[in-house]
Amino acid sequence: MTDLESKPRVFSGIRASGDKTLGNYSGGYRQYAATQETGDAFFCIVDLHSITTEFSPADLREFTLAGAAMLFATGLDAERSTVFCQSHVVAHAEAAWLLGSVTSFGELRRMTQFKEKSEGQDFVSAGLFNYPVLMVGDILLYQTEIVPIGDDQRQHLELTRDVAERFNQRFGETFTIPRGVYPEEGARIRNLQEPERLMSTTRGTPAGVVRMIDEPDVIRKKFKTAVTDSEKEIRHDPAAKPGISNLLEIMSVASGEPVAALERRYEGAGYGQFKEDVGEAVVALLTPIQERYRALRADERELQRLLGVGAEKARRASEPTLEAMYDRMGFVKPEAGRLFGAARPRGL
Ligand code: LTN
Repeated sequence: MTDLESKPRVFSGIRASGDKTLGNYSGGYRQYAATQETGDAFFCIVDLHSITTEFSPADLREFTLAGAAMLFATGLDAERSTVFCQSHVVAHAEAAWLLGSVTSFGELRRMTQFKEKSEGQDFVSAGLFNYPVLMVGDILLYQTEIVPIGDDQRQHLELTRDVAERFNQRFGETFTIPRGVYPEEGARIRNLQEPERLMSTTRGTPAGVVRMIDEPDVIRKKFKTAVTDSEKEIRHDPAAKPGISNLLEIMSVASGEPVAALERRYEGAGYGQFKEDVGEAVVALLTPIQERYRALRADERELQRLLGVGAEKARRASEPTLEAMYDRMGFVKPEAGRLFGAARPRGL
């Protein structure tokens, strides 16, 4: 238990969206599994955030279950970490409402993600405008110390710190001030056909995007046809040799070997052999993940059980903070407690 107490509290929100790629593995799943070893980690599938832009109910459901299955398939453990769905813990929606009173309209209007996502749309939901407040609540409810997060989320994390400080000043010390931890530039996988852009399912040539659930032969083919460059040397130099550098980084992620060791091993080797080897390394990495993923995705009862374990832990962990928020803001406490509302028997 002392071990657990000394670990920092880590919170990460994962978007429930479509097909995940090798880029998501490198910058996301792989890191989550590593975080589990070093922190008291909460991984939240942020389904409530998904409804702020156009969505379909069938997709939301599928992406939520698929996202959960992928988190477990890539190594998260329901006992050691807390893996849960945001909508299963009502405290998130409540915290967002309360925190809306200490977040200004001006702050939200300045958010670049809001500006980008609302531009040119004919329906911009109030939810999209309030998206950052929900995220602030996600983080603050758990007395989070560390938030591993993408660079594009820097402004949201700064807002979280500002709102936490404002609340603490106005109503008394309630929240830990969290710190963002950003991935180092360069540790980001690029499209195999267009190495100047990041690997993403929403933009870029599909033939250059390796999806985590691609069949082995599809993966092999994508690597065989990956673009390289004319100067036939296997060397890591992203500016001059973006294609080969990307492949070296992918090989390093897949095999666990440092890039420098790979450069030495492939000195004098041809591009053809190298590309084939990278493809095989990725197939070897993804095959066991795909097997676990398929088994779990097909077993919805087990998936629900695992998410139930996470939701219960998350409810207990967030309840004291939500209670303190209501209390310090002057809300009258309901006699029977708040966690299960009126349905909760007295004395529990
Ligand atoms: N906005 C984040 C997802 C997210 C999140 C969070 C991340 C929602 N709540 C809390 C970290 C902590 C994104 O778009 N990746």
